[in-house]
Amino acid sequence: FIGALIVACQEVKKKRIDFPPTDLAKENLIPKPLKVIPTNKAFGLDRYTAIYTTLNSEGYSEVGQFLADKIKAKLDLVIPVNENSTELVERIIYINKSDSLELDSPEAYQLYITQDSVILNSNTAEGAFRGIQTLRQLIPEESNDTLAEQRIWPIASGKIIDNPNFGFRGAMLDVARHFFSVEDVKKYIDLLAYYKINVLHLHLTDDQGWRIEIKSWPKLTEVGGSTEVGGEAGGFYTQEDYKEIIAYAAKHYMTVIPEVDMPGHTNAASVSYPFLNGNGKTPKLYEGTQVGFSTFDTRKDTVYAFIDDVVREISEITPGPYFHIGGDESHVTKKNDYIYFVEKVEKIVQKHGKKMIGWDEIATAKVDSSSISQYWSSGDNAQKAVARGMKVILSPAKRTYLDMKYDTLTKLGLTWAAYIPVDSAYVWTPEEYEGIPMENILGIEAPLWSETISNIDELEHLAFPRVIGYSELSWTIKENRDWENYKVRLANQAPFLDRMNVKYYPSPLIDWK
Ligand code: TNX
Repeated sequence: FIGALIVACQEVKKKRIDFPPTDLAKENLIPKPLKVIPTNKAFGLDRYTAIYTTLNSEGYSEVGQFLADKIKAKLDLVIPVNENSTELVERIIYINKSDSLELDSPEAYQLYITQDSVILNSNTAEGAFRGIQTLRQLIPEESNDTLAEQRIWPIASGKIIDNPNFGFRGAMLDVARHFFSVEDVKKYIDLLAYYKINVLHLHLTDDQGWRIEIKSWPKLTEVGGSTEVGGEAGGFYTQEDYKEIIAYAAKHYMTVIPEVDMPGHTNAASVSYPFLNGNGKTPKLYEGTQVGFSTFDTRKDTVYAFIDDVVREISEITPGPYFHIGGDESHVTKKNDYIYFVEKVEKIVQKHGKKMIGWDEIATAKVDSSSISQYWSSGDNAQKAVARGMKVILSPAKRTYLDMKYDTLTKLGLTWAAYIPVDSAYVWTPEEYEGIPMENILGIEAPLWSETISNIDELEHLAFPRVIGYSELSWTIKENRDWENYKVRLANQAPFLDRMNVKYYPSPLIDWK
């Protein structure tokens, strides 16, 4: 293939256009890359540009096509991908698998932008995908129509060497309190992937709703999926719907983590199958927002047979390595019963080939060091997890909960953990969070609970712009993060967010462009 590339390059008719000087280091990239070395010239993206990719390694040509599709959507410009005819080609974007990258991680990439070519090198197609997001952000929204006969979009030249600080960069969506459609979830994936977020955690079950079809227990969705907070009709994903989400996420190099919250937060399951219930009462569908009133009966074998079916069916259609068992706020489960439950369910999760994740309370049980604790409220529980040698996902409510109001004027959202304005979401140091050693931190995840939001506009109002800040907190090293600098780059996301029809909160802290 390199041969073909050389031929293609020889055929390049070097019509150089004099672009005004550029500065790659001042581009509005989020998350900020590890190293940026500007060379002050420009690559002109236009109808004479073509994309070529490594052909003998899986995923590369799809990444090339992904880029072409996004260029088409953004600029209404069609760029050929791996086409033989080079007649009209003057400039090349080459997406290349390289074994000699300075950085040796799967998501690392290097971008070399000159007047004649853009070369994106990566170890894996995943790394290429991350690099493509950087390139998308470098393409201006508007063409420069004074420089050439054709429309042309100058891309600042130079070199970018990049690699994430944390390999786990997540967002969680609660589809249980209010249901969100496959289309809504796909739009969220589109937006998250643009900012290099690589994990989508779906909170699939709670007191108010069961949202994933389990073929061996059909009433879970028939009954348990029939309502939501506020008494609307609810809804659920069939296994085909869920697979569609998984496939869409995979195309965006995003891992989906399914969560079935247990033994608390299980009213919807127990309404569907009352034998599951640990409180002896016959439950009713619940449309309120209280927490901590439901539990499974942790001493019944049939409960574990049920859980085995649920974990098996979901694991079979989940390619990612994780299964999230919830485990939070089981206020009506006796402490010993809770511990017994978590230890038993951990074995079930492992039997089905997954690593268990649970909210921070799970570290009160004797769980394995391979299981993962998601820190949301208790520093004590986080320390217990560290003592067990577990990895911790940082989701401290007062910093990362997307359902917390921005300030006293915010209509949607809750306040129990904090008000989280856009700056306090960004200005903290996950690398030094409450004494959790860096080697125990798997990454960061921003949960969006949906008690107060019921449609995609409301989802976007709480998630954006804060979730963009979490992408930088988890990708970019501490030395490269700075609020004053970030603020300007964030302001410049407005044209993209507007084009994507994102109803972000126009925080007055930001001088939106
Ligand atoms: C606490 S955070 C919960 C959720 C609520 C959320 C609202 C956690 C593990 N449990 O059940 O939705 O607060 O902010």
